[in-house]
Amino acid sequence: MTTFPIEKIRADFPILQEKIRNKPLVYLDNAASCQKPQQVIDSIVHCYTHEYANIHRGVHTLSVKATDRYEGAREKVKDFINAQSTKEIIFVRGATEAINLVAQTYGKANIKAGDEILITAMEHHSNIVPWQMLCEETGAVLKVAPINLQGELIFAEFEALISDKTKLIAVVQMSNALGTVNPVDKMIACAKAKNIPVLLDGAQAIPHMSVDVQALDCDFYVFSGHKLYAPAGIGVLYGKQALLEAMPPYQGGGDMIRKVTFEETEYNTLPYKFEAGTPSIADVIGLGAAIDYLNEIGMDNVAAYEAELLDYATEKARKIKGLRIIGEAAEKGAILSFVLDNIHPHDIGTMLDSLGIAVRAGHHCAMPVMDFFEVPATARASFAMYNTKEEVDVLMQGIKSLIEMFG
Ligand code: 7TS
Repeated sequence: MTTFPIEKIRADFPILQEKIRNKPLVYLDNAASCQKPQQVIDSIVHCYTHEYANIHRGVHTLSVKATDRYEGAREKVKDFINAQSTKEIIFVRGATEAINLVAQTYGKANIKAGDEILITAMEHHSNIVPWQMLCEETGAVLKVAPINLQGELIFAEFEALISDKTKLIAVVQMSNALGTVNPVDKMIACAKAKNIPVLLDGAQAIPHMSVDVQALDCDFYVFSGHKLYAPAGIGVLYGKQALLEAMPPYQGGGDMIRKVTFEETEYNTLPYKFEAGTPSIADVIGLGAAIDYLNEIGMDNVAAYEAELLDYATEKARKIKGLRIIGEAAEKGAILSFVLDNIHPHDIGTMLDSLGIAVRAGHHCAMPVMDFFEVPATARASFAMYNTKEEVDVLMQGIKSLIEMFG
């Protein structure tokens, strides 16, 4: 941990210098959205100050510059997740839009009445509802692989739910409510044995570990920029080229066409076929800057640092009487969900805020997970690479003072 450049990293994130209620900000709501380094902020300012115009359509200098930056960011994303080609990188608004895109294009073209879509019991609503909508439209059936009390997938049950009827498996790589990291290698191997395509929801995983879509052999991979130190409003759908080629377009409009007459439209090639309309140009460029930033630190270093931070926090939390951790999987990312005896999670959130500590309290858009653990909500501290053990101490002290006050 000593070699991790934590002080330099913290200095790169201007918002970490803010005071909240006269206390130094302790930002532990990174799973909802994380903060941005100066390098990302600068890239956006630079774009709007010097290089902004619409892309792909102008011959003028600014349009060419903006297009180069935008397509340069696509190249960076491709390398970051080790896709084979930039044709496989579709810019969307976020993980939510990416999943809806797959459901409405791949899903409608390939899934019919009686087919099954398999998810897990720990999905975020955005990896449940689009499939429910598709099932409603097509008559397909949604199957849910259960979890155990540690918050781990029950692998044998997952395997047993895969049948000849299964036409798509859509699973979260790392749970936002529990922190569980799923054994996606093994899950994908099971799916591949039966030729079933797999979509991985990488919204939480990608800020915490290195991702190689070719090694994973997933068919689709989705994530949002705003959880990856990049701007909000931008995200990525990765899809294997052959699958994307065969899929009908999602939205119609400018940029996604090659030729339009009133009689018919010829669609553009990949990746543009799925990028109708003017995208969030500066934000894509910001995503490229965030990837440059992360590459400099190294995702394996981020993962190692955060693992130590989570271990430290978990050990401290376990010593607090009246605190119950929700989600104790053996394989976990840097998320600590918890409840306290006799104190509602919303009160925990409000009280911690008065100490300058930002955590999220609620169902975390994973209501079925709350139902399974029989809690209305949890308080969730979610860590990023800029958090420190000292901040964990402040959190634990805050929780103890809360318990004393309410006890
Ligand atoms: N999938 C997972 C696993 C998520 O955690 C989230 C957002 C999404 C998908 C959707 O991402 P979006 O960027 O399209 O909204 N999770 C959370 C959260 O835990 N708190 O706020 C948003």
